[in-house]
Amino acid sequence: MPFTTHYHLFMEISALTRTVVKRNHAIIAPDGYINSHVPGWTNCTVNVIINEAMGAQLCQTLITANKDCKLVGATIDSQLFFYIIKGKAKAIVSGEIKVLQTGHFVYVPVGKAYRLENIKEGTQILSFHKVYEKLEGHDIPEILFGDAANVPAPSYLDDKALRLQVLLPDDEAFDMAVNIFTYDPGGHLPMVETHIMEHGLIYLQGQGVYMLDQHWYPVKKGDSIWMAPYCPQWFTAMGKEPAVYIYYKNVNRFPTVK
Ligand code: UGY
Ligand code: MN
Repeated sequence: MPFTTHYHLFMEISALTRTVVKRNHAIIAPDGYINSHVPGWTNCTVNVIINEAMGAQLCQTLITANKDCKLVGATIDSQLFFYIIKGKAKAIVSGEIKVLQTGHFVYVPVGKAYRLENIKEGTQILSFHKVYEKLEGHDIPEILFGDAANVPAPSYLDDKALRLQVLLPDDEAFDMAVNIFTYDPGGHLPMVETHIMEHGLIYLQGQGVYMLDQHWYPVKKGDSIWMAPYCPQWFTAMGKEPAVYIYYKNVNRFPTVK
C-alpha cells in the first residue's frame, strides 16, 4: 500500500520554494542552500546568501560550524561584521581577544587580521561585508565588539509595536549600519519605504509578510532578503511572537559619485 506506507514521499513536492530572485530584490529561503568553500574558513558550512553576482553591493553569508571550525583571514578592501546567531566562539582581531556568545558581534575594519576559533559545533554566524569608502577628514573606524542585549531598543517613530536597535555607532566614519528590528505581532512599517540605501537581512525570529516592489511574500525565521536601492519595502509581523530581523544598510556617503 504505497499511499499509506510512503505517504510523506508522495506529499513532498521538491519543485516548490518561497525563494525568488528578481532585479531589485530577493527572498532566499534555507531550503535551497548550496554550500560554498571560502578560503580560510574551515570545517564549516558557508552559504553565500547575497553578493555582487546577484546585483548587490554587499555580501551576506551564513556560517554553520562543524567540529574544529576556524575562520581565519584578513580584511583588505571590505570591512566585515560577524554576528553570533547562536552558539559560541573565541574572536581574535588584531590581537584583541573576546569570547562571543549568542547576540554578540564584532566589527572588523579594513586592514585587520581576524581569527575565530574554539567555535562550538552548531554555532551559526552571520557575516556582512562592504567595500569601505573612506571619508576625508575621518579615520578608519576601530575594531568594535558588542552585545545586542546591551543595545537600547527604543520605539521606532513613536510606535510601541516597533523597536529599533542600532548596533554600530552614529559616526560618519562608518559607511554601513547594522540594526535589529523587532515587530510585535500586528506591528508594521508605518509606510512603504523607498530609498537609496540597500539592505541585506536575515530573520532571527517570528514571521510575517514582506511587500517588495508590489510583490507580497510570506517570510519567517531563517529567511534572508536582499533589497536593492529604491526597492519599495513594507513589512507586517504575524503569528504569536515578535518578528525580529538583523539588517545591513549603507549610510553616510555622498549620493552621487559625479
Ligand atoms: O532602516 C531602514 O531603512 C528600515 N526601516 N528598513 C526596513 O526595515 N526595510
Ligand atoms: Mn529600509
